[in-house]
Amino acid sequence: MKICRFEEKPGDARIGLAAQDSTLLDLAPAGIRQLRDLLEAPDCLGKLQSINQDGLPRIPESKVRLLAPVEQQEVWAAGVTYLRSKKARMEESDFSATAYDRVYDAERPELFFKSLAEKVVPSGSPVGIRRDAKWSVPEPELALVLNSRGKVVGYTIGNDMSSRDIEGENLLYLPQAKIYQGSCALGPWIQLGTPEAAARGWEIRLDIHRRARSVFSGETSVGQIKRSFEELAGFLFRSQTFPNGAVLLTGTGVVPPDGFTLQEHDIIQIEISGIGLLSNPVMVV
Ligand code: DO4
Ligand code: MG
Repeated sequence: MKICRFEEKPGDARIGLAAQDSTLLDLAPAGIRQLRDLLEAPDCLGKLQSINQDGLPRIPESKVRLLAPVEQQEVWAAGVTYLRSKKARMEESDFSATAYDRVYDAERPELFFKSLAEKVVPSGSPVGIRRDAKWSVPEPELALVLNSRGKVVGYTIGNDMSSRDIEGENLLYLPQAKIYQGSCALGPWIQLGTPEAAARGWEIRLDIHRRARSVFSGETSVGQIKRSFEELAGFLFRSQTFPNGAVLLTGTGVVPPDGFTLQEHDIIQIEISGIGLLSNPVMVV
């Protein structure tokens, strides 16, 4: 089952359940007004399945704006979880190359803060490339939706926009390479209740278009992630509480070739087979 945040008019965010024929069922009459009403439930999927759908308003998707699927959740990201990411990072950097090599094999994963909820870019709105960066790329990533107990309750699509020249110059510049205006896009759907084993069969595809022509496409499989979801979530919740839950990006396995950098007005499309499509134009910030 797939849910989303949507609004019919500005400032009236509600939760929708994906239904047939590109329509949404408005969950507000069933008492679900926020994501947390579902995500924090002891049995999230059971709660959704027990709702009588007949009485719920049905709204065509074309009549709503889909919002980013976050309310007060912090967004975090894991890094160097795919072999492809480790290799690309070792090539882009000089003295910090061994750090990537080591973290790939270490017990403790790389985890970094990515975004406040209110800064997350929804599908359809522009993501940013830094004006002081020369080498900017999207990172298409499966994102775990975690409740306050650290349980994976769903999955969404994430774009961990990155400035590779800034990251490669010095590891200590990672926050500047990763956290800036428009650097995190999520959504629009949260897929609920899929077991990890099934999610590991999903494909992640990245397509980049420039003036209506494809300039890059690549894909990977969620199954290539080196660490389990439980392991990543477990480290995030060590010595740390998230009263509103959190979203955790799981790292990238698709890296455009070294000569490629994003340009303003490019369109980035990220598709994950079990979830849907996240699409954003690019803007210089
Ligand atoms: O250490 C740099 C960031 C790694 C990352 O974002 C990824 O592998 O996806
Ligand atoms: Mg990443």
